[in-house]
Amino acid sequence: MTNTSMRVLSPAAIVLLVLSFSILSVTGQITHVPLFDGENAYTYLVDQCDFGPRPPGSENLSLCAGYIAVTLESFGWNITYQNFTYQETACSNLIATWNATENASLVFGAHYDTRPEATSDPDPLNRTKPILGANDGASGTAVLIELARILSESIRSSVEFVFFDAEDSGGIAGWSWIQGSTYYVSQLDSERVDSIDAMVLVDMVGDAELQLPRESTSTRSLQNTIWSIANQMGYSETFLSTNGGSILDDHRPFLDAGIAAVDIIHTPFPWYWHTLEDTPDKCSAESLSKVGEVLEVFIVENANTDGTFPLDTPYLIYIGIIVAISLPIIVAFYYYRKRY
Ligand code: 1BN
Ligand code: ZN
Repeated sequence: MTNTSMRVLSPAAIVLLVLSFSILSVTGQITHVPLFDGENAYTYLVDQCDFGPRPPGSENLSLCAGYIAVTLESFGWNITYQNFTYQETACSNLIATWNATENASLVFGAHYDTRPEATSDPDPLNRTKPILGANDGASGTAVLIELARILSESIRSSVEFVFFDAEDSGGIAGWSWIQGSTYYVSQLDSERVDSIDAMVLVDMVGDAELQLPRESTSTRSLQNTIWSIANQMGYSETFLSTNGGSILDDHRPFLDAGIAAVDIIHTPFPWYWHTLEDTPDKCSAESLSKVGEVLEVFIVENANTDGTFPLDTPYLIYIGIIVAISLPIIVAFYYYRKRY
């Protein structure tokens, strides 16, 4: 390169460099290459289903809990059984931590129990039989198991995995929904509540035609962060920008405790939801992979940071602000009209 071309090109090159750096920072390019393996996750899904239906208090669920515990322990995680009794039934949440003395700032949850009765089955004779829960139960659990395998050890202490029991028996024999997560949150002291930056729930994330609109009670700032990662990874046809409505799910007790929380859930529910047809053939490794990769990047970008996710402002506060601003104006206008 001659001196002249150096003089001509240098300012242009500088402008180009500055431009590309600013574009990079605006688009927030993802540099992490995901390690999450959807085929592995699918194997974990089938393994759970091989125990058969897994309703609370059943032998099958207890064997499945053992399988989850042994698998995560083989990846080096510490497992605690959090036992509780509900409706005279022995239930257990499984909690996986990396460092028992450190508070993890990111909590990931999935329910591992399955519905005791196929209450939505088209055949009335099937409606008292238990479901296999390949999508509704095993899929979220499978994603968490694979995340536990692939996370690098340098970020594991920022993460806690919780496998909830007794989520899916609502409306049967006097049971309510989300009992495992309700119990888990009831056991948190205020210091632990304050130390959790985000709770991410995965539920029904295995369908081969996966669609994930934005669940409407989830914390918007946290949801925006996850959906933005999904968009950047090219998954905007799965992580939809549409409103998925409000779902009563295991993220709810966290929201009620003032913890930012998001529910990643397939809605409208697939046709086989709460029927005997919720079997592994409806699920795919590709769908599990999309969700797992997005969460892997989310963890890499948010572990070891002090970042928090602002809670949503209740609508009543917005209404209060509008009233507080507009009322004096209306009153002033009224008196002005009366006087002149
Ligand atoms: C999610 C999966 N849920 C049940 N199976 C939560 C739920 C509760 C969905 C009530 C609809 C109604
Ligand atoms: Zn269910």
